[in-house]
Amino acid sequence: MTKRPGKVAIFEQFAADGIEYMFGNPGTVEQGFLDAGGDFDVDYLLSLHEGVAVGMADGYARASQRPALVQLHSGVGLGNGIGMLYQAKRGGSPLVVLVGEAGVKYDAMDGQMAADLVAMAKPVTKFATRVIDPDSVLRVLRRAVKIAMTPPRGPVMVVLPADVLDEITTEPAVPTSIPETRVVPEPSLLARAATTLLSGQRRLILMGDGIATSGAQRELTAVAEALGATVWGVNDSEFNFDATHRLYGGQLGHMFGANSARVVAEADSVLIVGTYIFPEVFPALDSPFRTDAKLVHIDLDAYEIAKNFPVDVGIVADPKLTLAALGKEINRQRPGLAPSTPLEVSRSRPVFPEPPLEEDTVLDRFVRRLAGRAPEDLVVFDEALTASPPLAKYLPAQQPGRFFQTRGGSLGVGIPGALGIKLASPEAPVVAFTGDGGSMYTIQALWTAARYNIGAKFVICNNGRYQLLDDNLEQYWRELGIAPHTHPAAFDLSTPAIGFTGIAQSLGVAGQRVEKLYEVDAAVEAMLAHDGPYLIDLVID
Ligand SMILES: Cc1ncc(C[n+]2csc(CCOP(=O)(O)OP(=O)(O)O)c2C)c(N)n1
Ligand SMILES: [Mg+2]
Repeated sequence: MTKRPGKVAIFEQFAADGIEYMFGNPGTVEQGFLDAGGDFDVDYLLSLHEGVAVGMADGYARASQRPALVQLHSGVGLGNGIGMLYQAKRGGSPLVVLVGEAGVKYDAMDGQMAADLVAMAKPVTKFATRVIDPDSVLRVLRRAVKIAMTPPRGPVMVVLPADVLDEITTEPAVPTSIPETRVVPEPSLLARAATTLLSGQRRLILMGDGIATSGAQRELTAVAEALGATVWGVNDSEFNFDATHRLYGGQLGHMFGANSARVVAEADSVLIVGTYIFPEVFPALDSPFRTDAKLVHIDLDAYEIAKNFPVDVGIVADPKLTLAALGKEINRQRPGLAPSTPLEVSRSRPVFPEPPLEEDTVLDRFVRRLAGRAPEDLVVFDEALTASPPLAKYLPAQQPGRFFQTRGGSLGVGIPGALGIKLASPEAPVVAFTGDGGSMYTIQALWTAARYNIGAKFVICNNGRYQLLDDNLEQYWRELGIAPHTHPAAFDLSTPAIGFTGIAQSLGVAGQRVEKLYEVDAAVEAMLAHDGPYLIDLVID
């Protein structure tokens, strides 16, 4: 039995689990284990704010489909990371967050930095615990990794007291056992699901990121084609369904349930798969479905099935295998209704003619030019909010692992998320579109990009405002019959103007400001050609 302190044993455990990176921000209570980590293969990526560390880990976990390790410092560091952890929990990202603490022996002292870390983390994690016994450190770490990776995936947190890690342990470091959850329902249940879906004439599919996690894009396409159902994205922030497919309806949106209600109002049979419904900020309180609509809900998360409204058939199963079997069953029950094999997922970007110069905009031209110039494997992180429509038009989601959006309504994910994705897919060009508002929550991520030369590109869609808040307020005025008036000054970012290229330069990232149409083409070329991170301050109206 090998004897070594827990602070060394944890690195053996990371190695056994193939962990490549630790995203973090350190403090004195973690000094012992960070000092020990120097002898191991895990690369520490220093972030200058905890939101950056968690955001980078989130992007890495999403792109790699693997657990991502985060190190935070005590209650203050965990506190700074919590908003981003909320985002990761809503999105189902398997983050393993380690939080340092002075020691169990100081429990009764209530000294500086003492806090109930488990209680702090609980609402934003799947599992939060504190290691007390030196001989259970690795056991607890493995449990955390297992829980993070078991659907529904999500962030977990383990408090590591310094004195526990200084103790000698003989625990073996062995790979974590992740349970297999590729399960299919029994045939009679599949038959019921198919019959239920075929009973309607106006069929609808509501889907989300559970499709991407399961790798079920082709199977979903086949079922949609077999049913002739329109497909709408609900909690849909990755490539789940080809956005150029004739059956693609769009995304339901995150704000108002009334908008989603209009989409589902006519449907008489509905397949909900890989998502929860409905995720808006202001969801419809009464069921927006027809009273005679038949609902089938397939997901690996039993909690989400029939969470708010009853369904006719609820199935806890893997989307990929279940949709494959469901497609076959639909064709068996109604042969000739549709093709039995899925069409190939389309790979080529749509091509649009150049509009006359006077009708073009800087934003449109930039995205169109990028779509025309960038290689096939371009990865887009879309946190552009009100500047997002040209991205959906010119760079629609068409391939697994090539499209990401923020989740859970959180801002500041774009820049760190793109860095994490670039680490997971170093060969692919990665471009993040974010706003002048969104970027500023985690702008220090640029320093991390420069320090480790992580060559993601960042496009700040700079309109001098929190435009989305203006737009939502205008809708509120309309709904309440309030006469339009000046927007709150709190939504304005124009004074003083933020100098993004100056910030980037001071943090070690090259870039340029683009204001005029004639500057766009050269800027796209410069960005794509630049070796290393690069920022474009794209001035839009
Ligand atoms: C962490 C966080 N804080 C605040 C908000 C509220 N919020 C939603 S949209 C928005 C404005 C975003 O502005 P910008 O990124 O410039 O995009 P634009 O609306 O101008 O397109 C804000 C502040 C949020 N979603 N997340
Ligand atoms: Mg803005």
